[in-house]
Amino acid sequence: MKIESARVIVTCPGRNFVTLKIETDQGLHGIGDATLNGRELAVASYLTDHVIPCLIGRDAHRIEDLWQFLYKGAYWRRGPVTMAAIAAVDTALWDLKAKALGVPLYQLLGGRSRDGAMVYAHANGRDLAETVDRVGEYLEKGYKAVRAQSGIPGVAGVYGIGKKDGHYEPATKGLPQESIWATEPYLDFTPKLFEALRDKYGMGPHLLHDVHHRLTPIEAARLGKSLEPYRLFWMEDPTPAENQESFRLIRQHTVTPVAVGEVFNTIWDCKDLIEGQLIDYIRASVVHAGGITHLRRIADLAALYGVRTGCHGATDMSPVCMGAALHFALWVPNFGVQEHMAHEPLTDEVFPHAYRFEDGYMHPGETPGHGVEIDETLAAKYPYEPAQLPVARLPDGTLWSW
Ligand code: GCO
Ligand code: MG
Repeated sequence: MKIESARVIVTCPGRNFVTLKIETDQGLHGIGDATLNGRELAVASYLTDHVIPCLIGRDAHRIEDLWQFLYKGAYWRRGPVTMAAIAAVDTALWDLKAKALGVPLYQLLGGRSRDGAMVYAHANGRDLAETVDRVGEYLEKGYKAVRAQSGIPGVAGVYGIGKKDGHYEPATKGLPQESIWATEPYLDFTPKLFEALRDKYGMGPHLLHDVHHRLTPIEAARLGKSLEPYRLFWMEDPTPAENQESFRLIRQHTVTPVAVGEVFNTIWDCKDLIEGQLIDYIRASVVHAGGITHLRRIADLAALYGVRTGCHGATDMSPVCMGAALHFALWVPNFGVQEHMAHEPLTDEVFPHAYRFEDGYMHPGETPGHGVEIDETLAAKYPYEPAQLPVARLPDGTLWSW
């Protein structure tokens, strides 16, 4: 099965997505997500100008060899742009192989390890009461796991708070928006939020929280410790992960589980944290960590140390990534949870898919391949619109981690 052509489709049905479509001489096609929020066109160019010319005429069945070719062959290894481009090729080739063999993708990985993938929803409220209500709404919809983010009195720019309808979309059209961040009110408020949630809903539901890289290591340790009575499923990205020794400090102070890795792009970013048993969940995703081929390697390493998967699944991961992630989730032995932030209806229309939500779990469906397609005619009606992620500043104006 030879690769005859490949092209990049950039579309903005509510937000920007970059999709790679590979076509073969057998009349089959496969698609992969290549979206890198706020830096979409860099990946589109990487693919169109540098990767696609290398793909033409190659055997589409040689997924591993092509992965190695693109990773080692570029000489400049790793990085989000490179790894998102490799991921798109890899995902499209797994899709193709599964279609060629007439099976859903999870069968090629080793078959199902579970009946469905538990997903967590995003509950965002402007204040404590609204956040508590939002969590309740998701529990009523059947979710077993909910992430709670709340506005804090006196802090204007808390991560994760929706502008309207509780819907949260981090990128904004045009240039980056600036917001103010204040750590102390956040540290005082957050345990109160989780106390209120446990008071209202009991200890049954899994509760999650994203710190979004905003604390210093000792502040993160303090937060983890203060949240212990509320038994969180995880505390995510408590501190930026460049200095991985920070996580040792956090670990020494708290048993609140830690999740890290949505910005990681290779196993090398994950290795020390996993081997040091400094984290509990690894959040690397199909699209940002080199596709299924590479994510599988990360998950296998994690399994040795009792670290489970909790793949990033915000709206900037396209439905193509979601489809692939759900096949991965159905197979991966050390599965923890999958993030699920519903896409806009228009996005779902552009990317028709076989996956579905049912009673807290998602199912990838039985369609051959990963079960997600792109309606190119519809996609063409929504051209790329420049958008970027925001930045955060401390009250004195110092630029901080967003
Ligand atoms: C999450 C993430 C996202 C990211 C976004 C960046 O946990 O879902 O932190 O909200 O900020 O995906 O593009
Ligand atoms: Mg996050």
